[in-house]
Amino acid sequence: MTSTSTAAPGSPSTNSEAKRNGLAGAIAFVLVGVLVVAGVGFGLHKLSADPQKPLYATLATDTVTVNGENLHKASVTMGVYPDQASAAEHGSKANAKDWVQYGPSSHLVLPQHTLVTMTLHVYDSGEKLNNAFFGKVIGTVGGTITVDGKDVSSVPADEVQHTFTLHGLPTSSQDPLFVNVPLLRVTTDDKDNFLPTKDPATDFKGHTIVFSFVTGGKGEYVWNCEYPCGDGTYQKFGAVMGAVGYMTGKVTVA
Ligand SMILES: [Cu+2]
Repeated sequence: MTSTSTAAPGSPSTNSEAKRNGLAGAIAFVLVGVLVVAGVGFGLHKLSADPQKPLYATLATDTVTVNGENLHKASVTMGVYPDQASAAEHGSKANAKDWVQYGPSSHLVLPQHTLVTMTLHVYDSGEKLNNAFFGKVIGTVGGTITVDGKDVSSVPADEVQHTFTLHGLPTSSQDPLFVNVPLLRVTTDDKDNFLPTKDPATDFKGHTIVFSFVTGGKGEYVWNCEYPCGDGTYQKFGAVMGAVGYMTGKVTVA
C-alpha cells in the first residue's frame, strides 16, 4: 500500500498542527507577559499605597491676613516617637515596625492657599545632623518655630532628633513649597535614658514644636526627615529613613 500525503478528512495535517502549536505558544507568551506586567503594577501600587489613613488638616472658621493676603486657617497635630511603645503611650496608633516613627499618619492632606499651623509633639533623642543646613528653620511664617513656647530660627546641629522637611520636585505645573523644621532632641543621660523636659504638653517627656506655613495651589509633595536616623546602611540614611509611615511620607495640597 502506498502512503498518501493527503490527510484523511478530520485529521489535521502536520503543517496546521505546527501552526496551531505556534499560536498556542504565542498566546501563552502574551498571557505570561500580561501577568508579569499586572504583577509588577500591583506590587508597585501596594508599595506606594498609604500604610495609614491620610491625616486631614482641620479647617478653622476664621481667616487671617498674612503678607496682605486674607487666608483661611487650618491646623494639624502629629507626634514623633522613638518606638512603638512611645507612640502607644502618647495616644498614636503604633506602626508595624518598632522603629522611630511619625504618627498618626505620614500622608497629610492640607487645604490650598491656607495658613497651616502644625503642632509636633516630639519624644526622641538624637545625635548630630550630617548637614548643619537642616538645623535652620526655612519656609515658615516669620522664619521661626516655637519650641516649648519659645521662638527660635534654628536648632544646633547636635541637638536635633529629626527634621520635618517638606518639598516637591521643581515643576511649572504646581506651586513651590519648601519647609524645613529641625526638631529639638530630648536629652539623655550617659546611659541613654531620656531626661525629663520642661514641657507639660508632653507630660515632661518631649518637646512641643509649633510652626505655620502658607500653602499654594493644589499639588503633590513629599516630606522626609534629614537627620540620619536609619540603621547602619547608607550612612544611616537606610531602613527607616526611606520607609513610608516612619520617616518619610506624602503631602497632598487639595
Ligand atoms: Cu528621623
